[in-house]
Amino acid sequence: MMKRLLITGAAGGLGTMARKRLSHLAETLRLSDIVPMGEAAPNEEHVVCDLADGAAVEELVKGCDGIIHLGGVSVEKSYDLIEAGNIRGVYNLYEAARLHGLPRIVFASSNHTIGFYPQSQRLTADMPTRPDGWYGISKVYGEAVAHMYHEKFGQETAILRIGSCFEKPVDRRMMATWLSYDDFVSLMERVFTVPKLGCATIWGASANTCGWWDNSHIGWLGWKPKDDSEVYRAEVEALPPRPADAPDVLYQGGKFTADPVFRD
Ligand code: NAI
Ligand code: 15L
Repeated sequence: MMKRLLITGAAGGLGTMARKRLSHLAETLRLSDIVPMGEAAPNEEHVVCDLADGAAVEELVKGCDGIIHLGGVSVEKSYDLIEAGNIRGVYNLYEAARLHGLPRIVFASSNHTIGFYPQSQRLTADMPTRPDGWYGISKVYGEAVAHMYHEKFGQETAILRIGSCFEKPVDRRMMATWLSYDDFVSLMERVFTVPKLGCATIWGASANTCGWWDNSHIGWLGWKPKDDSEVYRAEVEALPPRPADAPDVLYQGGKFTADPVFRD
């Protein structure tokens, strides 16, 4: 069991779930976000700070022996917002980790690093990235930071390319990209107990029958996702049909591939 596990982005969708479901991993959960996170449970420490603030992030990381980095901009936004949360934020986090004992990190990357691949293609983790916007580019950058800090300093990171981590799949694309909360939790348990993690890229998807991503390279991790989106098939197929040329039908990144470059 870890002494102190930091979860950034703790006020967000995934952070709120992780806070409830991962308290068994550490004696203390240090939770952080740019907005308040509600009342602190007895085993929680709350730190409100901007990931773009280097001094604050250094203080935040000090004393932690694991980090689940969920904080930052999570959809396509203006470059300036993405730069603060996801570019400078990741720089600050990895520098703080380097200065404070290299705690193991889970980096919440995204399927939008490869969003422009067609849905007809099956992907392995070593294929070139095809980001579908500035958000996806910021995640490609974060993955590169993780690799460089591993090669140069031995920093371990689970680069988790999350598909769609929500309670259930709500459209046809999500039948392939869905990551259940239970499978997310079992993955975090493996990441923080496996003796050697290195800097592995992991597709964050459940055992979906119609999935697109090949995780056969991470057998050593011992993660066995259990859920399959097929149980929601009838619900999803009852939705109105989508045009054959819609981005959410053509591309793995779905609608993000059609987002403009937001200027403000
Ligand atoms: P979310 O948007 O609900 O949560 C992100 C949190 O980060 C928010 O609470 C926000 O206040 C905080 N944040 C934003 N900018 C910040 C800054 N400058 N400083 C400090 N905190 C800041 O997103 P969600 O869905 O919980 O996702 C968590 C992470 O997982 C994100 O990094 C996202 O990119 C990634 N991800 C999530 C997926 C999903 O299906 N939920 C899919 C792929 C990636
Ligand atoms: C993401 O990267 C987003 O953070 C999340 O909100 C979803 O849009 C997800 O990808 C997705 O592609 O479904």
